[in-house]
Amino acid sequence: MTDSAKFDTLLVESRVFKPIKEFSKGAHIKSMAAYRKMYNESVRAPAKFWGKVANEFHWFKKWKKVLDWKEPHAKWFVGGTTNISYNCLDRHLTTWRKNKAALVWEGEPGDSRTLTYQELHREVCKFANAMKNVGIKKGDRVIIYMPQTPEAAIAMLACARIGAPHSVVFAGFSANSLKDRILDTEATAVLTADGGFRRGNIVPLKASADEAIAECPSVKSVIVLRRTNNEITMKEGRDHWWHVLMQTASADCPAAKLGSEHPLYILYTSGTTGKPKGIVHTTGGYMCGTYLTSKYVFDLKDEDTYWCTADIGWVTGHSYIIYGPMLNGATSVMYEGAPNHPGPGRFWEIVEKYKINIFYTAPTAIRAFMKWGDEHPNSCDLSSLRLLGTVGEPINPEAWMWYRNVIGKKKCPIVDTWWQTETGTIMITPLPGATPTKPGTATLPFFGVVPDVVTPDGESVGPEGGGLLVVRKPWPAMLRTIWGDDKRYRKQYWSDIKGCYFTGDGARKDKDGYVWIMGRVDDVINIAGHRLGTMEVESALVAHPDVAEAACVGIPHEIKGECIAAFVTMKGENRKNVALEKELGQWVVKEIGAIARPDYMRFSAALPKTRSGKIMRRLLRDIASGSDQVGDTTTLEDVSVLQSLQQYQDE
Ligand code: 7RM
Repeated sequence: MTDSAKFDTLLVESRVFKPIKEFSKGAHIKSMAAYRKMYNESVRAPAKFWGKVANEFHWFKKWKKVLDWKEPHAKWFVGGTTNISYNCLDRHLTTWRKNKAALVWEGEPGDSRTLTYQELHREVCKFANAMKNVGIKKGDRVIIYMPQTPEAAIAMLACARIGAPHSVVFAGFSANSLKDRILDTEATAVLTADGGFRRGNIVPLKASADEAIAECPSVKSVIVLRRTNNEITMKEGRDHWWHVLMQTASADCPAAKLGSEHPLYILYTSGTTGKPKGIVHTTGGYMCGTYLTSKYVFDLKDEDTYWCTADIGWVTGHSYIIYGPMLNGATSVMYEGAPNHPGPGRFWEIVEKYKINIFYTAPTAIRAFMKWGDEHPNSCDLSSLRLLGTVGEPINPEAWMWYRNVIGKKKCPIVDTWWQTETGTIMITPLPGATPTKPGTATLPFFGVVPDVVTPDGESVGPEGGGLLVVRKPWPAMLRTIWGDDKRYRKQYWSDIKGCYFTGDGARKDKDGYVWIMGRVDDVINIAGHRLGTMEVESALVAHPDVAEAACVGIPHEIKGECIAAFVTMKGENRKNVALEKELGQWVVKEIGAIARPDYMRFSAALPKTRSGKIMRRLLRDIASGSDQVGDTTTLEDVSVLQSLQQYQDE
């Protein structure tokens, strides 16, 4: 193996948790034998497997061929026409689910709304007509820059209904980020709101949209939801109030008959180099993938109240608040605001209020809850919970155990789900009634997924070996291209490892075949020839009782090549502290070895993150190496965090 793919594994985690008997009894997949049987079928005869899944849906015209694969381009359900909005909504209206809650929504100020499948269908049809009435048509790109309200879900499903690909831009992004995305998609319409609520403040969405659109000649119409009632300006001829359009819109809007490969949405994800990539997802394959993963990974049942805490501006919100759950006819809970507003117990109050059964969140949130203290979850009734999930980053074993004990009361399985914007659906995950879990690993592949850990030459590494995480076979919800840049698509994902999709992640497979994600390959720290994943050093730091969160980056070092700079958030006060620095250094040495001792340590109240909670190590590298200029910050959630880190530097 060449050096560039080698990962040195330092942490050892040996705890194993068998599936809970009571849970397995009622689960869709009850045993490893059942999982293996179905997995083998899915991989041996993918066309048969996915064809059967697709048959559960309504097709206006049935497909001729399940998969047409010419690397790196896949077409699923070739020749078929369908509509994902139809399959999320209309399909349930002739069943008892007609009056079942589809969306249960909680606003940050405490307002709430429930929409049944029938009500949601009506709103979606009306809004689809409202869009048509202002000239939006099939194929037009529509930007959704809205707060996390029912209308955001309605907007997505209405776009899907008429075949206008949506591109959701996270409502926390600046006018500049919004502008980049409008220009890249050449969108003809922007859906926004007067404002959104965040930690009790009003985020002035319309003002940012106006600023962005001023430089975007493609935008012909803007539809504005009234949410916060703040003053805004409306531009005659271009801007329309949502509620005014809805007054006259007809509730009759047959779903467009769309080719299986019709683009459903474009979602931007930041690359390591500058410009975000517009990931393109299409209709039929994505529909089958989100449906099946939601059903089996979350063991979704009709009785469940399911809550995914993600933002709709993140792929997790697309696949696991909207499309996946609704294709299953599930009840999906959506919350508008911050986890600590008005207090740090807000999430647990929501769990208690709606009697949430399935709860899906990110490790970054879990670490924040740990920091805020057990008294908040402990003062709420969490007994309705039966399954917990995580996504977004490797979860450090410390946080996994806390989640299991304090939130799940040792009675709920945890599904640690690995996937990407690009993959569209969960790829590596336990099945809660079948898979024995170990804290810190996403375990085994989902049906139809063939991942591997390989050397740069594409050879599988042996047991316990580290390397590059790839996927060897196409899967239904895979990205189809990068919007407007197929060359970049080929280069980014299909050129590093011959014949494989390269994820950009480093990973290790253990003796049981479980996949342990080590972090992004670009973030690897190379110390005197030892390649350390950021995850391990961070995990060791966070295992210290006083540390809440940590991020490690490599910075140039004369002798070692690189050394480690650690950014640490303490549970208590954060300030320069030589004794503490020494103590944490020794702690890391004890946990994983001298090679991983950080050379620099900074204490900071917060770390720069994307909205989905991913630490932006690229920015930390810039800061740690003393550069005045930091790179692209358009996907940063809170810009003030950078300023405080830079100030620290100047102290
Ligand atoms: C869903 C999502 C993708 C990247 C991915 C990984 C990291 C996500 C896990 C994880 C370890 C996990 N889409 N990642 N889930 N790492 N364990 N369970 O996050 O496009 O925003 O990010 O996130 O590095 O490549 S994403």
